[in-house]
Amino acid sequence: MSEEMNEMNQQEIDNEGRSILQQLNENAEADELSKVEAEYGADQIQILEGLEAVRKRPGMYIGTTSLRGLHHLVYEIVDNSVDEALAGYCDKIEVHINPGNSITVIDNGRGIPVGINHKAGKPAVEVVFTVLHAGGKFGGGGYKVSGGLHGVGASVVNALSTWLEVDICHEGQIYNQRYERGNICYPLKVIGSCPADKTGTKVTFQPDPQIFDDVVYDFDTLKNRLREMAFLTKGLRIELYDDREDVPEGKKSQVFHYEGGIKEFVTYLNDNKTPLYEKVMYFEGKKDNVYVEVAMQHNDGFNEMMYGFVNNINTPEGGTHVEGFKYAITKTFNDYGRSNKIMKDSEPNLSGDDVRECLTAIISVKIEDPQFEGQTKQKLGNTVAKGAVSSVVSEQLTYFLEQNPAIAKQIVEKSVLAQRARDAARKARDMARRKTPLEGSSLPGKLADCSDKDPRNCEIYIVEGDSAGGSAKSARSRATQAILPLRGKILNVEKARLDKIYANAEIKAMITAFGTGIHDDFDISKLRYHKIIIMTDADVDGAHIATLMLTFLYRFMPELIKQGYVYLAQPPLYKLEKNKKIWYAYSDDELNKILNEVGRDQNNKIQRYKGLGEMDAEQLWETTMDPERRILLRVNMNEDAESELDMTFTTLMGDKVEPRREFIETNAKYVQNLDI
Ligand code: TSJ
Repeated sequence: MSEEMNEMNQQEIDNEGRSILQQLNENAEADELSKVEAEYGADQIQILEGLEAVRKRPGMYIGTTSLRGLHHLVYEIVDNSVDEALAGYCDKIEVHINPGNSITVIDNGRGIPVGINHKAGKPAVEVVFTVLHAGGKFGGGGYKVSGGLHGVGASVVNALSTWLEVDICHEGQIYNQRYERGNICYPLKVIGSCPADKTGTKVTFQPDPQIFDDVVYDFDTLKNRLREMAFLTKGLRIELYDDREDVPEGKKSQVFHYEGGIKEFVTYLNDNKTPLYEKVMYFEGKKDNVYVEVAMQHNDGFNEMMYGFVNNINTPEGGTHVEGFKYAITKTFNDYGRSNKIMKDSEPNLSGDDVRECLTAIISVKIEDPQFEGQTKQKLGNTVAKGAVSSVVSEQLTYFLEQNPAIAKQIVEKSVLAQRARDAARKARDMARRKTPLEGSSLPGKLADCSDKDPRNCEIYIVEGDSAGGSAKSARSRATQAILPLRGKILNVEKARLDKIYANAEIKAMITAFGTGIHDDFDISKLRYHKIIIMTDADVDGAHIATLMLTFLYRFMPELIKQGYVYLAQPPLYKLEKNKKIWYAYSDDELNKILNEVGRDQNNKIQRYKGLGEMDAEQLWETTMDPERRILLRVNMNEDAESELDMTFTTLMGDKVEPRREFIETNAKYVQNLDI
């Protein structure tokens, strides 16, 4: 029986091997035997050329030789094991970061085939590691979910590693081969035995410091991607271990295993929010050879979180799969709302934005030969995906709504509210636009503007509270510093409807003062100040207010943060007086340092500032506003981490109290010290 299966596998390997060779040598023709012999030599040369090309231009194959490229090597290898899992033969993958930053990936799949590939004249596993683009499938159907930017494979990782070793457990034996910078060290050999019923593949590689700028792996980077892979492959268990020395507790290992797959992904994304209903919808199907999986759930917030994946790769720019999804849910909810009289005949159709308000959704497709388009080649182009997703979702969502009328009603009603709010917001915006035909004619009354009109010289301080605002107004340098006092806590834009947001006086004041407009009207060239400085008390309330403002800016004018125009002022925590001299300290550490210098005498007068209001104008100027002496923190936004940032803001502003406190304690994470 097993003989027979082996025979069959061999047959398949042969078939696929032919196509790989055909790629390499399209004109090859001769009688079978001599062809094999003749090609072996010629083939070797081409192989060497192939891998040499990878080392010459690594960027072509892995995008970059930065840290990102370094981590990409791991994903390239793991993708092969994920493919094995998708084919149904593997349910566990281990990833180890070893001392010295080599990586080991182990799976319990069938093992890379070790049989001689007659056309190549060598074991299939050798072809996998030494022939460019040969990482693909050896028959057996299924998708080659070749991950990463460029869909390359094991041979590329091999070429970019100082050494790589592969061990394969197959029919009671352990096969092994080693390569150095892509070169074979010795033919595939048996190095030991393993239980006869055990199969699997183990690959260890050492990234080449001649190629990569940095060769130190980051546990969290791998953790995040592997978690995502586990979510996207239901039932697959992925374990990550950091076996390097001196690893902090809690960063040593991580296990990801989700029987529910993307359904659990949605629960995870909605974790800090309150779901509108308990169930997570999950649709799955295959059409026109596109395998479609969708999971979705509405929450009580106001932002949509939609993530598309193609062959387990994130598509930040969306594409045909996301279009198909949007089309299907808009149509299905409208049809349901009308036929069940939840929407009046006189009312217009719900727009896509209306039905997607506060929706969290994952759209995952597996497709052969995906075409990526767009600026960064991250947008799916295959038109077949649109129809496939749309048909699977329409059909199964319609059925779901019929089975769950209470949920259906909740969603449609919420969408109708969203539609009305959007309408009201549009009207409010139009009105606001009409009221300001002359530039600058309607600056907010509370704004004390600066006299300089060149935005490059100008700063605006957004100050918490009228009294601190008063001090700041007398303290400022009138030529270049404008002051906008805001009263108390500003509106939490994560929890408010658009029409409320536009009607909010504090938010309106900020929008008009900045001059840029928002959303579609946003024009950064109209920005009136090149420093937007948020100045709040140095306590927990102050931190919360600062976060509310940052949330507003992030949601409504992200460009301001992206381009580095947003800052946090740093008022001092302590004032120390001794012998008529004054010191200010911005942290406990600093206070201790000063005390060490001046001595810890009885007559030291230490004042702990509880708020900006305790400082007079002179002190506020000296400590917090004088460009010569102040400390500003610039607010950064890592564009790579946009989805993670989304999570962060949701964490901050969401309902559940615990995660929020955690963030405020560690919020220095996205703020970088900048001395000016
Ligand atoms: F990247 C890689 F090639 F180095 C690699 C491949 C690394 C690791 C850790 C695992 C794997 C891998 C490959 N795991 N499982 C497989 N499976 C196959 O290559 C395989 C085995 C049998 C058959 C068959 O048709 O009998 C087909 C395939 C693709």
